[in-house]
Amino acid sequence: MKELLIILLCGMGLSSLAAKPNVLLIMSDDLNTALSGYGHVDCKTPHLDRLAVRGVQFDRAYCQFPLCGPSRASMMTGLYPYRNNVLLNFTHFRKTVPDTVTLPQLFRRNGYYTARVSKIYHMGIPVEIRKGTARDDDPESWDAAINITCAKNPGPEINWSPKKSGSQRFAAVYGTEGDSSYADGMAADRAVEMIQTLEPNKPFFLGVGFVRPHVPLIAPQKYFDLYERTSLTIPFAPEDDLDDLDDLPEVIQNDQTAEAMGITTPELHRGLLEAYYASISYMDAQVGKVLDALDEAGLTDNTIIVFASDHGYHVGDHHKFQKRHLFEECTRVPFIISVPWLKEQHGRKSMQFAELVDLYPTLVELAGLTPPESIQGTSLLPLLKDAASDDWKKQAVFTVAEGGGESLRTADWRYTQWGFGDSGCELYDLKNDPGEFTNLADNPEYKEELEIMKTALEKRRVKVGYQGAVTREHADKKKAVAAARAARAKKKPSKD
Ligand SMILES: [Ca+2]
Ligand SMILES: [Ca+2]
Repeated sequence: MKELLIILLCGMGLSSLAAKPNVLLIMSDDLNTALSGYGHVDCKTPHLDRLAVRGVQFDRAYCQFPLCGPSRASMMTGLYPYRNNVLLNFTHFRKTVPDTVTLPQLFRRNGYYTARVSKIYHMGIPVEIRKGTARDDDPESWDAAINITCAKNPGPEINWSPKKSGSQRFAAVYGTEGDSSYADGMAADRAVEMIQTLEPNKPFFLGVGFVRPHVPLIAPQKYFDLYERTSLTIPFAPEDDLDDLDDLPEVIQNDQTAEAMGITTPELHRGLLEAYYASISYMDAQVGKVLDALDEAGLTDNTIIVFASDHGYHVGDHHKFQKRHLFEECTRVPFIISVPWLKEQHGRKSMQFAELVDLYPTLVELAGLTPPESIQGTSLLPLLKDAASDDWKKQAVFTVAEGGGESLRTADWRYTQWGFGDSGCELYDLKNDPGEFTNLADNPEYKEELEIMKTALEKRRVKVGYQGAVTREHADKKKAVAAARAARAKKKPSKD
């Protein structure tokens, strides 16, 4: 009956108005564009590639913040970080914008059943996945929420970053058991169960969060076996790449360099690449299980499927690893949207600029809901109808980071400044230097271009919500930590 209705609607030329479509939002964690469908030379992601075949793959999609918490808060509230003031991993948007209506909450208010499995909002990985908690979740978003609890010591481990200890080290875990013994397999199983037991005829918004390839890089051994470690390609970076960033602040001179992490040989580097790719292929296979369950339940024809990562990731580009930076590899994300009834564009790649903050207005428009007026971002529907649409107006993407990092990327240039403009800057000519290796900020020949980009960035930041001292206050980590400590101390019962 539902299929008939869609056919009728399509026949009536109302193809974008399918009655109450369902939404399946699949998130990955710390995944850059290492997908075979994005042309990656080594990594294998057959299931995400098959999703892209029935949707539009956004090849120029960018996060708003290269860190889990603020990026996810921006995407789920439809607000740029300067508007919702979530500029630190541990700031919760209910504290800064208490009355905001999140994306799933809006669907919930419109009669949808909304649920999540595992990490959709910020969660500390691996700590919370071991405890089975989701401290920064938003109960108002969901009718049901499932946390995953997995083993603390899941299997034999190699640390490929020997100088880095602690939970964020590059630990690879070579799982001796099957998919369902580890976090993402558990999440897929629970998502499949949920799909199989959905109430008929009630539309749903289901968020399925996978935590790989966030470290520790855990995957069953069979996914490591997909790769020939010794032949993996190490990302190219000129030896002196970091020299032109000497006078920039600590956030980019931090402990995430190859040297500081001890990733100093090709063997160590390839060991972590293999583990990163193995954990991506493992996550990819779990995506496949969820897609199959949707097919088997007969729900695919009326379900919008979105796949996104919360931010990009360095695996040795610029001699750097992990996140928090504002280079291309760290800000660009895989982003696929499948709308079953917009078939004409299926399998196409859009080269137009998209931002994760655009997801909220896109899904709202596709479902025919009315968004809150405060929503930022731009509906991607024109690109879902024509991936190359000339009418698309977004000519630049804007990402902010810790340390007052701000970056504006246009088709030809990337301009990044730190300390909100007080602590140095970077300028890259993407036409001639797509790898962003030569910082032109101090080159007098590019003074004019630098001024143009700086002005454009400062205009954009005001447009998306920058409020000077107020914004700086929300970004001040030291003050926030001190305030949190003081609040905790206040809560403790007095000794006398
Ligand atoms: Ca993340
Ligand atoms: Ca450089």
